[in-house]
Amino acid sequence: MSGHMNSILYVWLPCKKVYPIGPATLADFVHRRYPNVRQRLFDLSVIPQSKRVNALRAEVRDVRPDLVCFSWRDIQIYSPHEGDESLEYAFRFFYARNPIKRLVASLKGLKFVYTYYRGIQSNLSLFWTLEREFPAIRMMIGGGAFSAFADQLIEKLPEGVIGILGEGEDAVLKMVEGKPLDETSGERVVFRRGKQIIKGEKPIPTTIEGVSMDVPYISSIFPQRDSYHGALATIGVQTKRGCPYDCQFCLYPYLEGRRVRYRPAEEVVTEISQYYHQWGVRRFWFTDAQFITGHEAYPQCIEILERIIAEKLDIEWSGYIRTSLISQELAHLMVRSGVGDLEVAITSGSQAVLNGLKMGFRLDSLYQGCRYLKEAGYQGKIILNFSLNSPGETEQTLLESVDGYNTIVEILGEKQVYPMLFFLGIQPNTGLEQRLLEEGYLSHGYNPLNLTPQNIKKLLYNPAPLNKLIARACLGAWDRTRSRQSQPVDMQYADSSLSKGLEAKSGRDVLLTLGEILRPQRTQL
Ligand code: B12
Ligand code: SF4
Repeated sequence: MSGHMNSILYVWLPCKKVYPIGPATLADFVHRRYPNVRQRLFDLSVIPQSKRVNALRAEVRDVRPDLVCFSWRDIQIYSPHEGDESLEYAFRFFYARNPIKRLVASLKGLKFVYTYYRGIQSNLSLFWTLEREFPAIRMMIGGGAFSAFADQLIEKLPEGVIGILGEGEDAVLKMVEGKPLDETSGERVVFRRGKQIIKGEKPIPTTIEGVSMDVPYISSIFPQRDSYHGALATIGVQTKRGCPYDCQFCLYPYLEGRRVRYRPAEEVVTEISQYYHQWGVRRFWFTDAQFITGHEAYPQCIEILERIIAEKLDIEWSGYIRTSLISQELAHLMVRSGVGDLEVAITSGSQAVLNGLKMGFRLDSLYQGCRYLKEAGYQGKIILNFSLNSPGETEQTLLESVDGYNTIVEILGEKQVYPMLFFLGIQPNTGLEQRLLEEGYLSHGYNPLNLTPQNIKKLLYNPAPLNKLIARACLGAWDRTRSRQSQPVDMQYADSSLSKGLEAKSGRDVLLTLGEILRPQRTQL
């Protein structure tokens, strides 16, 4: 596996439109070291499905790459939250009492499943097309979806394709330099040798200091960049990599590592400033697994926000933030630097359930973070994610979640708080998956990409005995909110499907319904 690379084509495999920051980061990294390597970034998301194969062929003929780097970001139809219609149909299919509703849901669900398989299949076929028609080209693959489902995907790709789990800079560089890329290279490779799947480890993580994206260069290699220009576009900016926590359902530490690596604040803000001034972007998302990873992260977070304010960048930003770590100072800086709507993964209002999931925060601190935000004049919306029926859930802990919601409403006011049911989705290589395999809930060798009804039911984690109670509260609330006019929400949250769930505000309805069902029972006891 060797040979120097003089030209690279990065292909952003189709997904719901989101700025291809992963491949842009890789291209920038290679360019700084090898400015003579010709590169192009090609976004298949903005090309209609029926035209994608031909568009890719044309691009390959034009660029004549030695290496094609495919970036596969998302494979998910069953987002386990209320904004996603597929969750609703799945719940109706499994739990509705009315057989007609179940039938309708199964037909609609089948449509989703078909689209899902067709999406995966058509992405895989692109590799086979290149393999057949351009056999000299080397191919690599990486990205969030590939890293999550590498074991399943690599089997379906041509033998020479080199997959990378997690960060890809060093691996692509080795490829460019003609160094071997196999299980001995110190990279998280995954590839096929005949029927055997080979994997490698990466003991030394990539250094992410010392660069801020060269936006003019990205502009020069990304002809479709206009789709991400302007005040309505959202651009992802990474400020750090890694997360030290161990939340049992979460894949991010597996993807990014547990050791937190920081980019200097100055470099982060220079990058924001370039997108701001050159592309007219006003909305940013800190793509960090976690923006405030702990007290050690305060200096960097504070400096980033101070610099945004000092440079008078009139932006709206968001990201994943541990509310429990928001200090008074941070809250003020967040508000002054333009923090927008925030998703708060409270998960449960029960400390015992949170501890069982190894979430590593105290509810008191989360409430305190909300108070600091309020005091600082925060006007945005708080999307409050509840993962009902997490391991250890009881009727009592469900009621504690209802109380948790009420506590936050008392702090911020109902207008700002949007509870959202976000069931735990089981993902490979997480502590939760491991635990459920040990308990026999999942069987060894199950395929997480197989959408049989049995698999869907298991992977949208809502186990007995509370499953029916929770599902009926959801279905009732969704029916009620669908029949009344939902309020359009003045919000352009980065994930548009979540905004849909917010308009209905059905999460509130579910929680209150659960409270009504469970409270009388308990007072009778
Ligand atoms: C930030 C984020 C978001 C933000 C994005 C905001 C924005 N405007 O950018 C928001 C909240 C909107 C979001 C939404 C969703 N997300 Co998201 N998101 C992330 C997160 C935390 C970081 C992604 C990121 O940009 N990282 C920074 C860049 C620099 O890294 P990167 O893209 O991963 O690229 C690096 C490597 O992957 C690799 N690489 C990438 N491509 C290639 C190619 C080659 C050849 C090589 C060698 C390497 C390589 O090298 C790059 C540099 O090191 C990841 C989890 C994580 N920690 O990675 C999930 C993640 C990507 N999201 C995921 C999903 C599913 C979604 C949703 C579809 C969920 C939903 N609601 O249904 C939505 C919709 C996304 C969309 N297309 O619109 C999944 C994907 C896995 C899967 N199941 O398919 C992830 C992995 C989270 C998870 N569930 O574990 N997301
Ligand atoms: S949920 Fe957030 S804090 Fe917990 S491990 Fe994942 S990224 Fe880290």
